[in-house]
Amino acid sequence: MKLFGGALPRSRCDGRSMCSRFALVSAFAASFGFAGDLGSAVPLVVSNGNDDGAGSLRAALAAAAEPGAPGHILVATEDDIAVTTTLTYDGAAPLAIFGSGQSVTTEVNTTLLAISNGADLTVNGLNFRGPGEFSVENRGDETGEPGKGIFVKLRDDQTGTLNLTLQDVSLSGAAYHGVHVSDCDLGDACGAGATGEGGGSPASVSVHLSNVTIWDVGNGKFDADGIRVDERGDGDIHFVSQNSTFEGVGADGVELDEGQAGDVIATVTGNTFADNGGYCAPDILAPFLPEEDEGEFEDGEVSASDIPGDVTGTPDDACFERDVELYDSGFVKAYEIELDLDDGIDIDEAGDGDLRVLMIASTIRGNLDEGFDVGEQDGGGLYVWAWRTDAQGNTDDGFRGDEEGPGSVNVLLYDVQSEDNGGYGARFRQEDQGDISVVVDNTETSGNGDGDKMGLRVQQSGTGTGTLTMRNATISDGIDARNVDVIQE
Ligand SMILES: [Ca+2]
Ligand SMILES: [Ca+2]
Ligand SMILES: [Ca+2]
Ligand SMILES: [Ca+2]
Repeated sequence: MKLFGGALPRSRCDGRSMCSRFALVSAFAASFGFAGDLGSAVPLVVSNGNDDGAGSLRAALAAAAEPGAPGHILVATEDDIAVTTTLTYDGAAPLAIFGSGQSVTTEVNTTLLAISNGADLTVNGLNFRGPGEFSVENRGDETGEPGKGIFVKLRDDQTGTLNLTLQDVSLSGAAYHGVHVSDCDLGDACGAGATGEGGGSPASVSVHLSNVTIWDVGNGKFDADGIRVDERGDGDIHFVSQNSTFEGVGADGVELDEGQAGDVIATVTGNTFADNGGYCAPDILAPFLPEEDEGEFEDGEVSASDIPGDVTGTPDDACFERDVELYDSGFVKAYEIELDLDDGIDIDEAGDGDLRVLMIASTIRGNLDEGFDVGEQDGGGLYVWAWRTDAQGNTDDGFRGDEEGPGSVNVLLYDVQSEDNGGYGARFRQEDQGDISVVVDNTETSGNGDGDKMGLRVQQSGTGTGTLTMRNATISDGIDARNVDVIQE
């Protein structure tokens, strides 16, 4: 077996911090169930903060990819690690990296850590910091590939479950996604949102975040998220996030996109989603919008050539969303051109499978589009349970859930506050076959939208029953129940 770095230098272990660091590492390792592995193989040790060469993290990653190498790297140096090119692990065996609060940094617009061959990854106690200072006026995608924080790519033929575990980790300053897990053969061109384009492996993706902070990432490219999971082909997304913060991200704080067969199951506890989605900065880009940025017309009144075209010549033309609806005659029925801003947390599920979200003790504030936005399509239902969670001051709705195709909507808001959002406090809609049942308990909304039936909107637009059950709820800005029975208990 080729060992990198060997044992810790004796002189270093004379220092209390180094020995206690090992105790800490062992405790973390035990908590992740790796104790047996650590007992059977000496971990690789990073003994300096150099970009490469003996004792560097880069050399440890290369050594870890050798056949039979231990799958654990201890970052023992107290120095930060500054790199000028991407750190890559191209092994397929699980890898765990343990630090004690050091930072892996780069001044170059490049991905910091790439897992290129579908390995499970655990990172504990490290910070990742890119160059930062990106904006729509200082883009990171014009002279080459924009850098991500951590990029994990699944193999095309991968089976089972890819596990990504981050604990006590922060990510900042990357132009593109903070964390990107890609099970999509289109790579960065994978259809975002509900479009669900691309194929993927049969594997599932499981992400577990604990005490993770992701801030100021995604500000150098359009549609760049705090954490982005693209899952295609068979397989689910399992997402667990505890005590984590997503703040100041260019696009969504969290975006989970699941296409084809499989579920999304998300459990979010004690998280903060704040001030995300502002890459397409309205203060910079709104002046480029046409004077008439929307219109509705009678048939025969306005032809397609008479409305404003695509907006061009701006710092980033991708920011301008142009929707045109035509009559059968070809005349314009309606158009709208607006800036494409993003959400606190955005989950899209398509194909067979459910979308299930449990959110507890979380805060969703100041995001530039919806605070919480989930969409379920095709076979399967939508299940949203929010408890002890607040949505405040988001530009559009506080909470939004849409379901299409066969399958029902089941929502419980318990001890939820939604106030001063630009759209609805909470809105849920069922389409096609299926029922919608929304229970609102010990919950308050106020000051949403223009205050006229903007607290709560529940809509049954398909076949099936619709019920909105209210228990000790104070909806001071009104209820808009569409084809839904309101039951006061
Ligand atoms: Ca898959
Ligand atoms: Ca699915
Ligand atoms: Ca579905
Ligand atoms: Ca349905």
